Amino acid sequence: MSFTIDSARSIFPDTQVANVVPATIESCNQLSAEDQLALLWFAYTEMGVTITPAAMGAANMVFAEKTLTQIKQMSAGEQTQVMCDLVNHADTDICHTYSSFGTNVKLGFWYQLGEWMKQGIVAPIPENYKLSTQATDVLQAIRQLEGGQQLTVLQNIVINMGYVPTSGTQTVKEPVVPPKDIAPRAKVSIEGIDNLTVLSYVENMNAFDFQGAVALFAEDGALQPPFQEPIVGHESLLAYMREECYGLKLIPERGVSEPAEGEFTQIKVTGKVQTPWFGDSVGINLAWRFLLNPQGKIFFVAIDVLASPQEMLNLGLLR
Ligand code: EQ3
Repeated sequence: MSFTIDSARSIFPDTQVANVVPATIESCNQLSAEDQLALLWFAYTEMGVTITPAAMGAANMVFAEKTLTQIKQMSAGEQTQVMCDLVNHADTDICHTYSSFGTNVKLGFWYQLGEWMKQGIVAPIPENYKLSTQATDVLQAIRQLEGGQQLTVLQNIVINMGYVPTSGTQTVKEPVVPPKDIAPRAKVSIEGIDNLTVLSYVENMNAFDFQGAVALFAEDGALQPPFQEPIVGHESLLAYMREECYGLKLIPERGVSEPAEGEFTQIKVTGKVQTPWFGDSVGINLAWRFLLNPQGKIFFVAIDVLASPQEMLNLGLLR
């Protein structure tokens, strides 16, 4: 029997994924637009993390400048309306434009609005705003998450705002960053792992050499980001990595390698990832579940946000 992408998704079934993340996002989505905005404001300001200015440079904010300037020139009431529209996925020009932004531009857009809210340029959350009981419960649930999970919730809520198209909207193709932006290459070591494909994957990703990383995949190979469907094939993988992976720092710690059916090899690695938004102040606890084909190419890799830091030690060895 050979693997399919679908069957590959369940390798290392004991991995405890942070399902509390999608559950929290869902409860947030149930709130009124105003409550969602206020909740995000309180959650964001309470998290005690500050976005590193360098991250804003990495996001191609030029795509959002026109819309941001437009919002800046609006009255406070209109600004609040735009923000509510984004939460409500309304069918407006700004919501359409927003949905065409890549992840980093969407995050940068809200970061800019947040800064302007602090400075009084954009309508702030009214002083003494009282969250509803439901929103207070969701805020409490967010408080109980660990740092990396809180950021994952925030990121997912922000990127899913805007107009939700029924058929595919063209997303902005961010320009390819020239080779000078390739980071210096560093050798990586992972306790328990000497597989060259896995080691090269991490080295290439950390050097932002996405062509090198994609070349490690089988032609029909796939990568499954946390809480998302797999991205299949070289072209889609390269587009995804160019859009989402600049500035990420993968810090794998340990792993285990086992033979799987049909001369495939399954490898689980646990460790952390740092995002350019917060630098080394937050590490998100992750697992990479690799399935390599008999030629040593990556047939599938899932990236999972782990339920607890203890999960970093659970490598699910076959007994
Ligand atoms: C203005 C304010 C505060 C209030 C208003 O009412 C509403 C909103 C929305 C506001 C603004 C909120 C803001 C500015 C939120 C910003 C949030 C940010 C910057 C969140 C960033 C999160 C980043 C995360 C969680 C990154 C995770 C990366 C991972 C898991 C990477 C994994 C990968 C690895 C390791 C691979 O090997 C392959 C690629 C892949 C990307 C999957």
